[in-house]
Amino acid sequence: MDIRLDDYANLAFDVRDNGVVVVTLNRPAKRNALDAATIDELIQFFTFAPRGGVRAVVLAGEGDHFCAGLDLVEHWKADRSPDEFMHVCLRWHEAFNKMEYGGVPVIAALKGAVVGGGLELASAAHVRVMDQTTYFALPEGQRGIFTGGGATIRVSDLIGKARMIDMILMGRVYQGKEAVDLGLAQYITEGSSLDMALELADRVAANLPLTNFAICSAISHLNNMSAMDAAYAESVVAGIVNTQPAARERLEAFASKTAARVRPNS
Ligand code: 1HE
Repeated sequence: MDIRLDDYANLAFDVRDNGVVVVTLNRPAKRNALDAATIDELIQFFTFAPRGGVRAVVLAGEGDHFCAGLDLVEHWKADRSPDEFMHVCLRWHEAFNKMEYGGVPVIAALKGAVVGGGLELASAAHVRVMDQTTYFALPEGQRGIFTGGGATIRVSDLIGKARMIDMILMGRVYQGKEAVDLGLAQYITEGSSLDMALELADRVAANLPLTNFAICSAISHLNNMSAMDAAYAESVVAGIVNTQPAARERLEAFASKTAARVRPNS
């Protein structure tokens, strides 16, 4: 896997034997705030990942916090014009859309602050794992700004429009089991979210890549369509995925009773 590590300053990588890549936001002194350079690097990596043999991504943050959102200091210093900031936001969307629609499973390992643009970033992952330190907020309302990295879409999708509006209006913080119950994360652990995310990524990396591609690209596209068009497009995707030669071995194992059966949790 040729990630060309020299090209990156703000992301760090750990490439595992099974094709799982741990991508770590690496500006802990700035609580992994997202400056323009980090967004460029996310675009670069998530452009590479679907064609680079990456089987799953674990997205993590160095230090105590996953991500403090937009680099407010860079933004303040740059004193951007409206069209300059529109283009900043468009770059964020490019990065996050490549994550959500790229077809490579992305599992976010969350800890500490997952706030503002940090929550927008986490929302573009397919699976979110939190630990006991993780907390979610949209402080934009209090900062005198607005979301620009997709919270109106993805955070609304996760928790509903009314809760998203309440979060940004009030600066409300969610954490612990309540955050899972609301849908901000799918998993919570007493231990390290990175360890749990790695376990999940290993499991996902054992799926067939074309199946993962459909799960981590087609579902998002299908959700943007009318029910009628989605049913049609789902059939086309299933036509391709469900007849892939690589699936025959797994189907045969089921037919010959050597494959594991689905059982309830013990
Ligand atoms: C930052 C940022 C940042 C920290 N931009 N530099 N996001 C926010 O409103 C969150 C703002 N950050 C915080 O509330 C806190 O920093 C944290 C809760 C994340 C962490 O607190 P703490 O006590 O561990 O750290 P700290 O002392 O506040 O910050 C440490 C350093 O990180 C400090 O820099 P230093 O050079 O003075 O050491 C901070 O300035 C720096 N830092 N967060 C820049 N966000 C496309 S629109 C998206 C809209 C948004 O994302 S709004 C942003 C929401």
